[in-house]
Amino acid sequence: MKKGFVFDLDGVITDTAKFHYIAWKNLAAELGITINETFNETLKGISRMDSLEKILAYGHKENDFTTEEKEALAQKKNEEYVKLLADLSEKDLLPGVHNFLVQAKERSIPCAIASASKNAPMILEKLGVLDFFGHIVDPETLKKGKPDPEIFVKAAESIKIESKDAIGFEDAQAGIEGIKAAGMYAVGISETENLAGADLQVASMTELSVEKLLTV
Ligand code: B16
Ligand code: MG
Repeated sequence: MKKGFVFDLDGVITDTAKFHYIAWKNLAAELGITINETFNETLKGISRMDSLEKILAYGHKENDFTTEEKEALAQKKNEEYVKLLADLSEKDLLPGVHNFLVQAKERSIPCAIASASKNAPMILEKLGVLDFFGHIVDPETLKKGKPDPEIFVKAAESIKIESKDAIGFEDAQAGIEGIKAAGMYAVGISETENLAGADLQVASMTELSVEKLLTV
């Protein structure tokens, strides 16, 4: 029997990718770089600074800014992103998420968050689901981002289970790779992308039952 769940945030619990996209697109435009939705796919699950580096490289401007200037650019993007989240509430939970979390709580199955987002605690609070999670891994404490397994290993440890006893949920390829490298069972959640390496892929969490999953 599996003993705990580790969730990515953006794309699994809620869809904040659209707000990241607006904020990055506006910042990139100010720098004379045009990004589109296809490029935005490559930013999913990637940290804020790594996302900025990718955008600058895409616009051949990777050597145009000092570290301090890059930090200011990332901060500017984040300020716009946070403003776009102002109206986020329970209605923005992805389908099936609330029901799944309730089922897990009823069975006392511990849950943790493994998200690259430094905004995760605030987002979960706005969504009204913060109390379902025993721990949120602080991305500031990580040496490496996804696809490195570090964030998933830390998430399992934080809820006192071994990685092999955990099930990880992800919408991004880098995340599935991290979950598998951590030795967990990987559930991919995507309607459109084929998540290579996932042990199970569903279009949404409405297709999942806690009871059945625990026996995989
Ligand atoms: P922040 P996840 C990731 O969330 C997003 O997918 C990614 O686009 C974003 O750059 C990253 O969080 C950092 O977010 O700027 O809020 O710290 O998918 O790992 O939950
Ligand atoms: Mg994600």
